[in-house]
Amino acid sequence: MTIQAVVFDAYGTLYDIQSVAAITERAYPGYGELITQIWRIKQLEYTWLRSLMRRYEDFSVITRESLDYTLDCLGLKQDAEIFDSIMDKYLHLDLYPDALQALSELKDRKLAILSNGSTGMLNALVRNSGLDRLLDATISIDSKSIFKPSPDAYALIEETLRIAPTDVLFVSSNPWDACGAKAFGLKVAWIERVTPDAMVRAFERRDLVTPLAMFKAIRTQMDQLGLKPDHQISGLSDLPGLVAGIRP
Ligand code: 2OP
Repeated sequence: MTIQAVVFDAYGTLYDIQSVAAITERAYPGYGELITQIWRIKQLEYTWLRSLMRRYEDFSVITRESLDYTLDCLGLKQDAEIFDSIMDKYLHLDLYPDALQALSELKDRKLAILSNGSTGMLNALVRNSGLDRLLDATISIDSKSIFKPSPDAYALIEETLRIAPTDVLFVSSNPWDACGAKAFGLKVAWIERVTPDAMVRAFERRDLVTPLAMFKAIRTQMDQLGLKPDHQISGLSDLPGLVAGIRP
């Protein structure tokens, strides 16, 4: 196996997205954990929704819209300054403790990031964390206007580095990303940061937010994708009356 380049996912792989929890908790005491989880779940969901709808907005917009959604659905009062301070953490995320050492040891290969992040966000993050000294390229999917796991996004690796997918090792801790990269034809290393055993132990300790609360937060509130339904009803029983009243 000739690995000429090692290409990393950014958020959740090199950078710890859970490191926003300190600031979300400081901003909204008692809600930090919920905000952190709903925000990330919605952020990813919006990338896929926008890709499928062909209504691309870059990751900084999506990250704002998903935070907006999260605070709204939890009924938290918004404040522009607090909002911006939470968003700012995305430009200063903590590196995983083993990131610098690993990248330094791989310096004999081409090293790059391929991320759904926007060019501006990624460049700031990479500079702020000092990874600019180790990386040969920071590739945003921006130029394709479609997010991973679209094959068009992974194609950017070869287009930028001029190295064939079979000679690239793509590293991600995000299962959906690892699958997408694999489907595309890259060699893939998936970082399993949470083992199945650890999951089971967490359930046994009952230290997870109730699943119903999570479901409601994630799946029952109107999404912020800049689109509004024409009508809003509270149940199927409202439908006949609504339909009868709609004029051509
Ligand atoms: C990435 O960095 C969103 O974690 C994903 O591309």
